[in-house]
Parts: sequence; C-alpha cells; structure tokens
Amino acid sequence: MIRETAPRLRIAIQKSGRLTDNSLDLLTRCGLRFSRARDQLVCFGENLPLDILLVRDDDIPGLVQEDACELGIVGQNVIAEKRLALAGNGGAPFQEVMALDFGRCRLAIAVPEDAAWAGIESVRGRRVATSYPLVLARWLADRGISADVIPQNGAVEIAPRLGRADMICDLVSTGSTLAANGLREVETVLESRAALIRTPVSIAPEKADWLDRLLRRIEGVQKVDGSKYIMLHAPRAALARITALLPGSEHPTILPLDGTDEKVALHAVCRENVFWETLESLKGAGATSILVLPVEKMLA
Ligand code: PRT
Ligand code: ZN
Repeated sequence: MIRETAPRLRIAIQKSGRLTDNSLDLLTRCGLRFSRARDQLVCFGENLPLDILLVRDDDIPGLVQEDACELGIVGQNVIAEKRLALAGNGGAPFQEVMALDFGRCRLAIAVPEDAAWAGIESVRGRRVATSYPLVLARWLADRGISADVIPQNGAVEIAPRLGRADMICDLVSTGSTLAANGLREVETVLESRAALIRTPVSIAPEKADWLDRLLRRIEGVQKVDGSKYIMLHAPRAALARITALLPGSEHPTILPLDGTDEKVALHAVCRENVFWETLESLKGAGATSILVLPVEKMLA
C-alpha cells in the first residue's frame, strides 16, 4: 500500500468555490484517484502518494509558504496580494510554478455609470473600495497617483451606493455584477487565472521525484486542453486549402486510402477548439467523413 510506506505530497486546493471543480478535475486527469466525502478536509490519494487538502483559497499561499503543503492551486489575484503582504515580513515567498487554464478574471477599477472618467488621473484623491488593498496601492504608487484605498472584504460593488467609496477595484469576469450594481469597468489593474504554487523549501528526493512527475503530467493535461484530433478524407488537389483551414495544427499526417489515388486521409491535432463553422468550411473545400475527437493526454 502506497499510503503507509512512501512519503506523501500534499496539495492544497479551494474547498468550495470557483476553483474547486477545475482543480479536482485537473488532478483526476493527472491520474489521481481519490474519494471525496462531504465536508472532508483531506482526500487521500488512493493510487498515488498525493493527498489533497481542501481549504479556503485565502489560506492556500500561507499553507504552502509554511511548508504545510508542498503545492497549492490558487488565483494569481490572491498570490499577488499575499506576496505583497509577506514581503513586509521578510519571509521566503512561495514560488509560482505555472499558470493554469481556468479561473480567468481581472482585477479592475469600476466607477458609477454616470461618473466622468478621464483615465487613471480620475482616481487621484478619490476613495476606492477593494479586497485587494496592497495590489491596488502598489499599482497606484507605480503610476504616481495618491488615493484613499479602502479595504473591504466582500460586497465591494455596493460601496459607492452606500457612500463609502467613489469607485471600486474588484474581480470581474463577465461584468454582469458590475452592470447589476450600476457600475462601469474603466481600467484593468491585474489579469488573473489560477496558478500552481510550490513551497520554497527544498523537498526530500523521494518526494521531489513525484513532484516532478506530477508537474509533467499537469503540463501534459494543459497542453491538450481544448485540443482536438481531427480526421477527414480529402481530395489530393484540395489538400493545401484544407490544411490551411485547420485551426492551430502544425504537421498533419497524410495517409493513402485503399482503392483511390485521388483521395487521401488527413489526421491532425488542432491546438484550438474546432467549431461547426470550421467543419462547414472544410466540407465546402471538399473534405468528407470528418471526425473530431477530444485529446486526453499528450507527452512530448
Ligand atoms: O470561500 P473562499 O474564500 O475559498 O472563496 P472566495 O469567495 O474567496 O473565492 P471565489 O470562489 O469567489 O473565487 C475564487 C477565485 O476564482 C478568485 O480568487 C479568482 O482567482 C477566481 N475568479 C474568477 C473569480 C471570478 N472569476 C469572479 N468573477 N473570483 C470572484 N469573482 C466574483 C467577483 O468578486 C464579483 O463579485 O464574481 C463577481 C463578478 O463576476 P461577473 O461574472 O459578474 O463579472
Ligand atoms: Zn477567499
């Protein structure tokens, strides 16, 4: 049994929130099997020496920084704020290993719909409510703008209506929360997505070996995210046109078809999603028997 004998790695992920499903899905696609009971704080990996800690996202950088877990998955927005908070304590910060393909959002300044906006000079001397006071203060200082940064945890978007602030700086993805609160997005402070972080402390060799394998697997999963394997039949004469239509593909494989010289089979990995419009264009260019398959893993 792996669990009792081998040293085990720990990865902290968000217990319940926007990053939870994608984080668990990524680990599953890396080959980890685990059972998850409701309200469980730790999920033991059943087939790999890797356990999952389920915590609030704000606690993840601290747990990794203190070496309570070797790895963590958390938003770059949280990473940026925590990095600035820890910089004051002189602690060795955690390291960001790689950005992941989910949890995309931006930290942006938004003003009431009817407020004038003449660029970031409009922030000078005003009150800005935010859950990211250190990131915002640094961003403003870098631009030589002094303003009154008002830290607020949660429900930042109602601060202007309550008269607590003139504008806000908050996370935005679709923009519908801003619109519902009569606010207008005017300036991006930080682009963010989920990222994998690791402890700054050196790891024992047996664990380090597993950590490397896990990182390679995560890279393998990320590489094929959104990729498709496309197979079709094409008239030889139309090959150049058809190849040019394939989104994000490099070197397609061309195979002969039994009983004909005029038509060939073409197989290609497309690094982007293949939409119906592309299939229709391929058909228009002479392709037939078009099949599009998901790509699960790729090891370069
Ligand atoms: O309980 P815990 O502390 O773990 O969770 P949390 O409430 O702090 O975090 P959660 O689950 O809301 O978000 C986790 C992470 O997801 C964030 O740190 C970001 O990295 C990422 N993320 C991506 C977002 C959003 N998109 C997002 N839209 N986090 C928050 N939002 C909020 C935003 O604050 C605003 O209230 O959604 C609202 C805006 O969304 P739109 O679509 O209306 O623009
Ligand atoms: Zn949180």
